[in-house]
Amino acid sequence: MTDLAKLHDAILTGDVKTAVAVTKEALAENTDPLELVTRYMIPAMDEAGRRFECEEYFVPELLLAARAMKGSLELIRPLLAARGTEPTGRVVIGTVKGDLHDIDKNLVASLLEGGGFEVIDLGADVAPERFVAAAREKNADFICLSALLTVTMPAMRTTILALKSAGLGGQVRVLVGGAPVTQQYADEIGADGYAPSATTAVALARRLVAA
Ligand code: B1M
Repeated sequence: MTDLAKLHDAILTGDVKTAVAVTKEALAENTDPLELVTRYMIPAMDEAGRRFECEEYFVPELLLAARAMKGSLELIRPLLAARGTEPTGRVVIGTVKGDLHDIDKNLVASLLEGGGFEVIDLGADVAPERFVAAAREKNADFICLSALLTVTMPAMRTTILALKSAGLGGQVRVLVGGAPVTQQYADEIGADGYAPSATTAVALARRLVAA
């Protein structure tokens, strides 16, 4: 039986080799991939963030932790995405302009895929015009905006305004999320929905499709 605490510690210390090896082992033992993410990997990133805040970690350590997390996620993403069956709707997703954090957004994208949505992932640091162009070109049902920095949250409002001035306001629904984002902020900027996590994002999108 794999010692999953090793996965947490490998991510926290940026040991990509061990993180990948433990993930492989755990998956071979049929451990639920979502459990690996929520119980071991996200808490490791949270601890890296806490250490960064109290200056025990600096940007290089965060980068190493992120690299280890991504190494494991590469193995997990296809499994999460493969859970889906019938296409439920089309989603354009991206991290807003100025923000390079993409691990969280990648998880949301994978679970949406797993939830049966077709996902067009624009990556990180996405300008409002790119969201507008993709929404139009792909005839999207939803735009999902992610922000992990307080200073990039206003780019969500800018993106919503850009969609409205392009005449897409009533056609495509905008859902927002990311660690500093709240329901109150979503309401303030006129988003159609807010989800605090990848799983709740899927539930929200499904609810809106059903409604
Ligand atoms: Co940065 N960083 N970072 N960082 N980083 C944070 C976010 C921070 C909280 C760390 C801290 O101080 N404790 C802090 C932000 C403070 C703030 O503004 N409130 C911070 C900072 C300050 C910075 C820099 C400014 C540091 C610097 O350079 N001085 C810099 C900014 C660069 C930029 O973007 N322009 C920076 C850089 C980086 C790295 C590049 C080193 C790296 C990112 C690598 C990458 O993503 N490729 C990094 C990392 C790794 C972090 C932490 C440690 C981890 C982030 C992460 O991946 N978490 C982070 C601290 C933390 O989060 N505890 C931190 C894992 C993720 C799965 O967690 O957010 O729970 P979580 O994900 C959820 C939700 O967010 C939600 O679903 C996800 C999955 O369940 N969600 C959505 C997200 N998007 C959604 C969209 C939706 C719905 C739900 O749409 C509907």
